[in-house]
Amino acid sequence: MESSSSALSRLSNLHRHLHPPQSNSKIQEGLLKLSSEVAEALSSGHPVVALESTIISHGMPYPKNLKTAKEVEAIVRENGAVPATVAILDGVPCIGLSTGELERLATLGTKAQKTARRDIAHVVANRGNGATTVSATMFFASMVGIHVFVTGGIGGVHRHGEQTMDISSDLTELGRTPVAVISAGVKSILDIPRTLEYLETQGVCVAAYKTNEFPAFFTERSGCKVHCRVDTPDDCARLIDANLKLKLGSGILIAVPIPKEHSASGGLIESAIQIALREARDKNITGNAETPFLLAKVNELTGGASLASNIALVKNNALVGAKIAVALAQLKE
Ligand code: PSU
Ligand code: MN
Repeated sequence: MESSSSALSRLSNLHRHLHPPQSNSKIQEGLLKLSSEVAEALSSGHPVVALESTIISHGMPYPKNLKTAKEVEAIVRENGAVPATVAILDGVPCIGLSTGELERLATLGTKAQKTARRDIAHVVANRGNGATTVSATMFFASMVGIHVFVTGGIGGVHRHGEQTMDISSDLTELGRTPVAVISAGVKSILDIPRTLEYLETQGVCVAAYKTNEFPAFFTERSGCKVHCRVDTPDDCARLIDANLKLKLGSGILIAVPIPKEHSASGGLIESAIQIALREARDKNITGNAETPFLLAKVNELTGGASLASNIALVKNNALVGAKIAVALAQLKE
């Protein structure tokens, strides 16, 4: 016989199915704050693109982080969508930041807490300032009905992850949250083949944009093939639409290779990555401190070349992501 708890959980799933969470009710409950621009766009079916904030606080130094964040938002707008940068400010999850709020986050830098899914409740309860990673940003985007999210790179399975079990919660979030994440793949500081294996286990559709190969962030190629290729924003929109209509419940990873003109320094960056990895191991830097450490070290070793590439690929992803959001909104009309 079915236990009462599983019957209850079936009932609550059914309830969620029949009454999907509405952004407005969340605002009334004071759970989170949507900027008026984002709230209006969502209620009128206008395309919206979510953006994460760890890339601002922990991924890039001030003031380039602020300049990049503003430029990325401008690219999204120029291409017909509304940007919704996500962060937790004074304990309030914010979807869509004002210029002042962006500035605050950029100057807080690593004083803002790197906030993955596991950290959300803690940062809110302590009225803290949290910069959301891919997992936390997906969670909030999905909560308010944003289907497209642009970032630079996502977390993955770390090298030797089979021993350390250091697997980014970005991957499990992709398995459980129906948001399409546009990224330039994952960095080779991670174990790319195992990252793809793990995504397969999680039931995540991994699509590569205009290529059959998964990109490796600073370089266009990783040597790993993907099973789904998309060539246009319309292809991506149909994929996202099918995923939503079928209520698969999982996310989609759309991997866009770094533009050719910026991948030239890829070889140099690769060797810096090797040095940074050794240093992290020698200094015993692990856990959620590892990614920021490696990013800063690689930037130092390449004399800023990796940061320039990083900025270029994020902007390219913003361009592609905005076009995908526009194509998706048109499909729904
Ligand atoms: N990869 C990058 N740049 C980043 C990150 C990853 O190339 O800024 C950030 C993202 O916010 C991502 C997070 O969600 O790091 C993953 O951290 P971890 O490996 O601790 O899960
Ligand atoms: Mn980790």
